[in-house]
Amino acid sequence: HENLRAEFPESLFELFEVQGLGPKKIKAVYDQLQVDSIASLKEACENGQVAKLKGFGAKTAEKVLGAIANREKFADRFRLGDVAPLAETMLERLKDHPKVSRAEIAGSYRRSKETLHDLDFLVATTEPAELTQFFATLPEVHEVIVHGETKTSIRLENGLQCDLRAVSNTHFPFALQYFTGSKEHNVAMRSLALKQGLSLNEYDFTGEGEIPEVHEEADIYRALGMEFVPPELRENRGEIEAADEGTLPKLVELENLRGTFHNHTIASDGKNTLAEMAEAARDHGLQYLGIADHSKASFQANGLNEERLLKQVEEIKELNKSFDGFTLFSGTEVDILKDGSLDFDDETLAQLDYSVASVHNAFTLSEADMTKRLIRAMENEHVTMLGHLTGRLLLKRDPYAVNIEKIIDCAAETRTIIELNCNPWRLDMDWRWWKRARDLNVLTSLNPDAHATDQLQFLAYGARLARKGWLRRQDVINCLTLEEMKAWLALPKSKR
Ligand code: DGT
Ligand code: CA
Ligand code: CA
Ligand code: ZN
Repeated sequence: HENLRAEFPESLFELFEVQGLGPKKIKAVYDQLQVDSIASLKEACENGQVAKLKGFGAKTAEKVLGAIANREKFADRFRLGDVAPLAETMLERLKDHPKVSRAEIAGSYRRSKETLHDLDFLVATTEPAELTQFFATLPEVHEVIVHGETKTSIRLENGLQCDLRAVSNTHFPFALQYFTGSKEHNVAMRSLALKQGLSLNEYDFTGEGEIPEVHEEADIYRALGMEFVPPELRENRGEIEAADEGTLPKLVELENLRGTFHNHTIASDGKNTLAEMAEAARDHGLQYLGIADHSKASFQANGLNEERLLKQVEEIKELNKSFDGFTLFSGTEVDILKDGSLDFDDETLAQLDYSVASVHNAFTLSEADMTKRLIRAMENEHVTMLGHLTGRLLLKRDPYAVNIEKIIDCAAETRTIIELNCNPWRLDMDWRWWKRARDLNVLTSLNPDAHATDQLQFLAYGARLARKGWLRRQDVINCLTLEEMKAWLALPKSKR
């Protein structure tokens, strides 16, 4: 393997990271155009050489250029879900250090942003130099970027930068508040403090008058006459005013969830059986699990036809007899076809407990046509919820064009739920829209879109993003208990 690899320039392997470029095409550009890096590929696309190659054409060249641009745009960001397990392991190591009294990850991670640029670790310690040294030698460290007495930056194998700041116990609450950000939230906080004669920075309060005592981060908000602002809300999108007035929402918590919808099994493209998925859901402490395998138009995912679907409904009925205090709901992830009609007719859908309607093809419709397509689906009495609204894959595929305002309005009118897809690649609908949706009484369902039992854990990411979107328990349908959910599903859409 090493000998073979050595026959090619190292930069050639970058080409495999370009979306839509496989080994055959890479061989073609390498053999015929001596393209051996992303830089030379870009040049060959721009000067028209790639378009002239057999099997390529102008359209392909343009697509490749787009993929290169995307890669550049996303190069320095990471998905929350790709970072979280490592981040928590490193945090545990810091917390376990005998000289550390408090440790947190601040920054965008604490604010539960869907993608992150870097991680901002913070420790309270009497021995900062010992801690920065400890951090620089953690097993996860691939490279030390800068090493200092109170601050150290390292890089992990995957390229993610991690900063550690070591502060005293007294400075810790201020540093935590400051480095949690966002910058915009901090700017607004500082000007609010100034109005009260206090200057706020990453170390302390200063000012002419009496200086409030601060032991915890919450004391900073309290000193300014505000409610504590949960980190997820700190984006200067109205949280400062709400905290000042005492009208912050009580945010939903992962523990509030009683069940969930939109899960796959081996019947379509999942890895586990109905029984295995049910067992995993019960292990998660859930009272119900909605099954939603793909429909026949998603042939690439082994989508079910009517016959297989109805057979699954029977299997679920049988399985449900064996459960006590737990129920599988039979559903489908029914494809929304290009014209907004559904992959199953009403008669078939009527035999299910619920349905998730999703777009899996024809992504390139105009915004107007895509919006019409989704609205037509929502108008169907049997469509309980919309799946992954924009089809985005974070840091990989942009959302398709759709007018989200209109979709939210239509969801409110038709009483269609909009799913919050908890898969860390999707986290779709985007958190920035949820406050608007809930203000119009649109409900959401936190759905893991699990294709295997271990993916039920995605609910934790969804809960973080739901909180970021200002959602409360009452906005999330799967906070209903099993009995409440059965009653709710039995209502016609217009009564929900
Ligand atoms: P990112 O890009 O995902 O790493 O996002 P953040 O928010 O973690 O940004 P980062 O790591 O540059 O900085 C962490 C926090 O430190 C940021 O949210 C607020 C605070 N901060 C950093 N630079 C400034 C600044 O110039 N002014 C103020 N007010 N705060 C700052
Ligand atoms: Ca950061
Ligand atoms: Ca940083
Ligand atoms: Zn789907």
